[in-house]
Amino acid sequence: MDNRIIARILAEIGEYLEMAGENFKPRAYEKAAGSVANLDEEAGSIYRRGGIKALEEIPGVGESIAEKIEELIKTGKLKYYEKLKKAAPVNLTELSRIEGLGPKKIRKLYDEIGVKSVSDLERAAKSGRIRTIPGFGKKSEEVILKGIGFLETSKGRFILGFIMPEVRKIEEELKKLSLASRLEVAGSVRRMKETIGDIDILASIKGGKDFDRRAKKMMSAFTSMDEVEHIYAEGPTRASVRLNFGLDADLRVIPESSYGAALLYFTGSKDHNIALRNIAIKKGWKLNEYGLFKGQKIIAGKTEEDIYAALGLQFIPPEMRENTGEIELAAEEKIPKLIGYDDLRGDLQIQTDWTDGLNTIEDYAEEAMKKGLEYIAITDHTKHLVMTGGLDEKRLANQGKEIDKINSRIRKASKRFRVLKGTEVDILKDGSLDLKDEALAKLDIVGAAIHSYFNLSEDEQTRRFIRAMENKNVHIIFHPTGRIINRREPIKLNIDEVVRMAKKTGTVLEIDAYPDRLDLKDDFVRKCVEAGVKISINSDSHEASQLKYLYLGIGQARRGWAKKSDVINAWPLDKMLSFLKR
Ligand code: DGT
Ligand code: CA
Ligand code: CA
Ligand code: ZN
Repeated sequence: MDNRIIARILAEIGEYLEMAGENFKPRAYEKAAGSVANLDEEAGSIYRRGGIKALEEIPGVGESIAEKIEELIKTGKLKYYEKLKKAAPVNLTELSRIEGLGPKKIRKLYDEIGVKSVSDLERAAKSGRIRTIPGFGKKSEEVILKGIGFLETSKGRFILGFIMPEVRKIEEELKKLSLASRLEVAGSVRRMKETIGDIDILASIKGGKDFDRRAKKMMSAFTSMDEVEHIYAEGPTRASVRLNFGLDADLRVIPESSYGAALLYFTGSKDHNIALRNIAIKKGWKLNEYGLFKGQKIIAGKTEEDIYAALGLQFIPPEMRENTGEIELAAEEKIPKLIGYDDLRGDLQIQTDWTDGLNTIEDYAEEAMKKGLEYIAITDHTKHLVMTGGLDEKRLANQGKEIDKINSRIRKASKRFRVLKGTEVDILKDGSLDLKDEALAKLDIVGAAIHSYFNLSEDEQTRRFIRAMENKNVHIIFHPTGRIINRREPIKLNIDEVVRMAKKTGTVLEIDAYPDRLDLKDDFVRKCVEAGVKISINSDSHEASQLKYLYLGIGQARRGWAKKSDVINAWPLDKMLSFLKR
């Protein structure tokens, strides 16, 4: 049983307890779930190494939770959890996927009008019964209906960043078999799409008389992995399974001579493939997953590069393969040199234990240095966000003094690293900011963000946004559209107007790299790149380990055709600082 599943069960226990009206236990389970999800080592291996005592070393895990983790590791089940689930009158897992519905509200909906499932909820909302419950209004009824609609459209798609560790684990397991000369995950994963429908794995095996034997071995290893819950199909070169976290995976085995053609085909996108096939047809050739053919003769197939070249095209990075103009660029040799996965030098959005983050400023500095970064900005929330313990002007100034001390310690240790003073200042309803200009003017990095009034009209929202950008102290707008993938839709904005005003005011727009944000989204990034609006790619970490998510922001930037020169935190510190508007 892997950490992800343990964490999910612990989090659900927290929700059941909260629904039951318990006071402190829910937070404890929620916290433990967060720690387990972020462990670098499998809980199972920690347990085998040091037993229940070692489990208790996990932050937030005490004796009682450690015992539950032990039971999960040993038996794959947890009686306590099953009991809570049985006792609960409602389908909590399903209902809590709706934005804005927490355990307390779910309890109230059940107590007052007997809602047990999403379909009950939908019926109640449509018939106007929700607005009759104290504490709910007409507005919440609308929000609930919208949430249900959104759930429908996002059904079955998994958030790339959350599922990626599982994908990599399976990839590693298959590589360890040493049967394939090359093995890659293709499809939407390789294109770094923000959500994925399934996992498409390709393995290339040496042709010849041993091919069948090796392929068969590979297939049976794949279908007997621990994670496999159900086998849909298993043939000599292809198998299809359902994994225990709900996602499907396909494995295809291909002879080396066709590997490039298969990789190209199964990376997609489908629209990109169709456009390539049409180019081949115009030349009187045929392109499929086995190769590029002239009559019976194979022209190219071993590598993707060979095939693009034979078609008269420059190589196209997977993230660009959506048939939205990249093929035309490739024909003119104009594919931009995209920002690389090692190109970031800093991270400009980080929350610490001064507010709702888990780690200290120094923890982050250490982690960032380990990752090879040269600077980070500390950007805690501001006072308007009361739940996060947001900073007022005075505490922000105190934090500044601590950052000075930390920087001087770093200098004394002769390390080339700098902690920048910053904030994630809240944008209020009218576009004004939650901190005084004098306080903002003292900071290195001022990020401003919307955290309330997500439902304003496009006009109002755009004006609010522009007013914030017009403040001379604001350098960056963080997570500009406020969307949360599979949960909350983006705010309504006139994007072209926002891009135009960002250019005019010299404001940077962020790609928030947190897995379910990735906000700016690829097409919005492309508009910025075209208009010369700069972007920054930041982790929005609430824990030091979350700096690892930066690669997702880079993926989104590449999907938006961004180059290193478009991304301010890919620049050296001095250049980055002198660019920011004063
Ligand atoms: P997903 O799984 O929904 O996130 O998206 P993909 O792009 O991974 O799509 P998937 O898994 O259905 O298929 C993997 C690739 O296989 C896809 O990107 C392109 C290729 N492919 C699938 N079906 C077709 C098809 O009917 N025609 C062509 N030309 N290519 C296809
Ligand atoms: Ca796929
Ligand atoms: Ca597939
Ligand atoms: Zn924020």
